[in-house]
Amino acid sequence: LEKIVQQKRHEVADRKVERTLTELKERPLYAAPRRSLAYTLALPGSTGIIAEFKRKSPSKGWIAHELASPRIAVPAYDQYGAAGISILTDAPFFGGNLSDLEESRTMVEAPLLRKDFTIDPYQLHEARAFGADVILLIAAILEPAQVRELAAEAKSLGLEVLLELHGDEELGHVCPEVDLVGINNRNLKTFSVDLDRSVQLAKALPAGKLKVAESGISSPEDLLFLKAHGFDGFLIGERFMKEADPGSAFAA
Ligand code: IGP
Repeated sequence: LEKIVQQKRHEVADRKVERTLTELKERPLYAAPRRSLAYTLALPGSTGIIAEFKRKSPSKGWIAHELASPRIAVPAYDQYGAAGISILTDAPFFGGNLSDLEESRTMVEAPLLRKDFTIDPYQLHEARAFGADVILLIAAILEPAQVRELAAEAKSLGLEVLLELHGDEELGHVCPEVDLVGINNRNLKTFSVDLDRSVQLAKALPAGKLKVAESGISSPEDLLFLKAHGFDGFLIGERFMKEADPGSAFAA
């Protein structure tokens, strides 16, 4: 995680020079209206699924082709009833980019989550300028005060905030500015998946926040188990992306 944060600091510093904040604000998408993931997740009959477009991951290596277009997955995710769609924009670790987000925006009306390691307010403006509706904050790489500041700024930009936790030592990061709380089933150090641990942690979450289970969900049984234990949303990537036709895996 230290490595990722360092990498992001460099990346953000470079990008601020390449594309100034003023330039970001001039992009047409910056002014466009936003959609609410909290709303679509809470709709009666919602699948609760937040389907992810992801080419590779540190735990699995390449899952889809290096040059795979969001077109192979995003329209089908939408068509089969995804409550939201997650687009990895991190390049070094996940093989994504902001063009994937922008392209996805032209394909669907579903709420889009910009999945990246957010450490700087500049990235919130980027998310807006490339069409995201929701941003991710990861408790493991942020101080509680940073979460609060970034979340408040995101809200002021009309973006929703998903805060990701992976252990009870991070419960103190939850603040009023956060719309959705995600629990990562995958241990960030060993990459092992434990749904039972997530269920335990979910019990300790403040009432009134939507709960999203993230990672390692690989069957309808997994989803129903998590749903029965109070989760409202299910973030699923690899299970879909490892198929030649990711949308068909969703339909099944
Ligand atoms: C999806 P999976 O196991 O279905 O592919 O997981 C998603 O939860 C995972 O990509 C993820 C992630 C993250 C990626 C969860 N938190 C933080 C990057 C950064």
